[in-house]
Amino acid sequence: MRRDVVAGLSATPKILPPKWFYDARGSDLFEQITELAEYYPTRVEERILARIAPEIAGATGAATVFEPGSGSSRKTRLLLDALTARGTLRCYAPLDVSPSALEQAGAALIRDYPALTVAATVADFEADLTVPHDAPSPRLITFLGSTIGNLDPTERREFYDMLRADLGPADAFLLGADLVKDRDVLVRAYDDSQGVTAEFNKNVLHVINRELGADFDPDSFAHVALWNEEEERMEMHLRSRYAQTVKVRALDLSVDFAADELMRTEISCKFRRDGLTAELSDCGLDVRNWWTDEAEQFAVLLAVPSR
Ligand code: SAH
Ligand code: AVI
Repeated sequence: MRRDVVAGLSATPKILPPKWFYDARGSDLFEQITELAEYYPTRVEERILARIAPEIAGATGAATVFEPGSGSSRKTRLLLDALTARGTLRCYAPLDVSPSALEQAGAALIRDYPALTVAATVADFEADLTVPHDAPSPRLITFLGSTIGNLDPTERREFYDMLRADLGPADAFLLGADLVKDRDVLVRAYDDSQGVTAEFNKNVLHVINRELGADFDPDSFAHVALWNEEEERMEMHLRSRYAQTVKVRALDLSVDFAADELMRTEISCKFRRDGLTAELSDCGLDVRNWWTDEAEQFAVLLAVPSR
């Protein structure tokens, strides 16, 4: 966090990586977002997974499900249920940067799946994507919710490379990805009428205040959600309402914001089938199945290591 905050607040334009949204409050706020009428991705992906989970269980016969960015693991239960019904599942290994998300999800999973080994890891999936070495094969790596969209193309390539290096020939990768769609639908999903997404966005300032002794006044920043047509991605920014100086005590840093200056806090890339298939293929991952909802809002794909 220190490295990211020094680099991000010294850059032009200023940037903070989205991974720092997720303290206990940030994880709670994200769960509230998933319940909003405007935020379609969770609901749509859940409906797709409910439909295809038995097919995925049949195709993979997974003994382990390893899930970076697992959050509440709520949708993953559809896969755990299908694999349990098939009799192959032995281990679920969630990995998340948020200890509170893992504690809550883990406690509930242990209660609801008494025969399952639940092996949770607090880690940054951009730094360490190693499947626990004693997790039985075959392994299914799930990356749901379009969290892949929060990475830029270079970060995605690094992610796929790390993943590919750890995949055995019988393992598979299940990816949930949000698709390019009408701009207004997208903007509404990231700027909801109740202001939950605005609170989620500003939470990164609360986190930096607490962890690094900064004096951000979250009320002096406004939530901005915009569609970047060229990059085909949603972006969240915080706009400084007026000129101000923020101090970050633990970093001995003093940062000037101009009036109306934007600081980018998240990208959320939206995908097309061709582009996503090609970038996976470039990293040695062949897309075997591609499922969507009827309106083609969201896609779930199953990829395997190419020979
Ligand atoms: N997979 C869940 C949660 C998505 S929210 C779903 O589909 O609903 C994104 C999740 O990824 C959060 O739980 C967040 O804490 C986690 N996360 C974000 N960046 C991360 C990183 N760099 N390393 C590990 N976890 C990360
Ligand atoms: C976790 N991630 C995929 C979410 C997204 O849609 O990019 C985070 C989020 N940001 C604003 N609303 C939800």
